[in-house]
Amino acid sequence: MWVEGYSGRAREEGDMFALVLVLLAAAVIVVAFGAGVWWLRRSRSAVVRPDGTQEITILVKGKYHPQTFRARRDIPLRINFVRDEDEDCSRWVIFPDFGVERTLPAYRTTTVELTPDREGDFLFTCRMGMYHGSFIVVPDRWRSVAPRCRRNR
Ligand SMILES: [Cu+2]
Repeated sequence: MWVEGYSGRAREEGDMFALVLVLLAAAVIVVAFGAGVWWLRRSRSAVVRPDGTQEITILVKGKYHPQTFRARRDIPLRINFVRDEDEDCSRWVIFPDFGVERTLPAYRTTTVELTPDREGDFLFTCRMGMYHGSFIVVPDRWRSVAPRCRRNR
């Protein structure tokens, strides 16, 4: 049997401490998860640059890394393919929806430029279709909120 008084209080405090620890651990997990999601999203989105283009770098080695990325509509897109191999397969990259086909020299970086003028999911592949990637074109949020600000600058 427990004697009320000091030991009871100590036990309550111990419980509180354990509860605080559990809550802290939960908070840490939530924050880490959020940061992970943010990081993944950021690394898989074309980044808008001060010169008004958006850019992403894709490593070509066994496949495309990343295989999927997000881009904004109506902003010229620069895709830097870093081809770190000489597999025959990845010698060409094709964007069928945009009529773009480019050769990627081995162990070089080749920039493909296109402007995604519509929203949706678009594929890009090697010539034989063994390597494939895709990009999701989303509306440019800033431009849709303040269309004039941006255009008349
Ligand atoms: Cu191929």
